[in-house]
Amino acid sequence: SKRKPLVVVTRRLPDAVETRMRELFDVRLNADDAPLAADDLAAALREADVLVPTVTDEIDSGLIAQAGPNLRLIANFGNGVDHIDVAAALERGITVTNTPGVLTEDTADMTMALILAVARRVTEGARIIPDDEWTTGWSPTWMLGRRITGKRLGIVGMGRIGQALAKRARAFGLQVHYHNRRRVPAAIESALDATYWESLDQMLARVDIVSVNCPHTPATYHLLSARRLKLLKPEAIVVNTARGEVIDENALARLIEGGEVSAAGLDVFEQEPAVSPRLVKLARQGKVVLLPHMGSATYESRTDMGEKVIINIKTFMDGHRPPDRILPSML
Ligand code: 8YV
Repeated sequence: SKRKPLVVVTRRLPDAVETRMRELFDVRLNADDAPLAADDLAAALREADVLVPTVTDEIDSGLIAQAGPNLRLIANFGNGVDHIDVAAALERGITVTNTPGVLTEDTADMTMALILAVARRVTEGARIIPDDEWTTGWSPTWMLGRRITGKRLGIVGMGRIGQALAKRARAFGLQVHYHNRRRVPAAIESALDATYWESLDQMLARVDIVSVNCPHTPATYHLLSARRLKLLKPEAIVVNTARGEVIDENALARLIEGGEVSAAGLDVFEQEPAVSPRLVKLARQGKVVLLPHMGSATYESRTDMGEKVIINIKTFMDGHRPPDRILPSML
């Protein structure tokens, strides 16, 4: 029988996923569950038939140039592939796959959670009782937030997650607006009751909440620049469950400090796990809610993502096209 492919997995995955992988492949796991050091990542690329990286592995063109002759597939555990130089991989004949579709609902839920947390000051309020600060009792003017019903939500990137967010937003009585490279098909647009803005600038000036739901690509880097963030209403809320790089994080912090933008809920950052000290300070003041990249962090999503990785590897090894190939047109 054929030799099992050597699959190097850079992080621990849910038990069920690791078990299934061991049945199918010759698996080498990083037992530490800490990000691999650059040297170890380079060694993995040299030896593996298949590499399964995560968002914490920076696989640049230099690393890809050192890949061994056996490396034919990078099966990413996750949707975003901006941490991989996919063009360099494709040039070397290395296929790259991701895990779309299975984390859509959970990520949209977390986006709603951030919108509600920021607008209604949930995390700020949740600290008061354990910190023994609820001393004077209830007051009509204490802990006031903002109503979200009837407000305008602007979704930047109307893909799977953007559409799942739009559904939830409608149920909360939000008016849905969106900007996307392409207008979505009319049937989807009308089912979501969503208003398309070809001009991101014009949309930003009109919405009360803006949510980033697009991938990070060269075209979306700092899409929400200082100039664009200044177009927002001063009471606007910014949320991001996509990639930190899509927002100029320092500009956002400065504008919140100066009262030009009201608040933010962020699950992703430009230099993870480092977070701008200004944002951390704003979080201590209750003006922003910061989460450590938890959008897809459910048992269900992470298990399904692992299943997708397995299907992509298996299909590829059986000599077929894996379902979730990254094509140059997606970059
Ligand atoms: C993961 C994500 O936590 O899928 C993505 O793009 O950011 C998250 O689902 C992470 O990427 C896993 O590698």
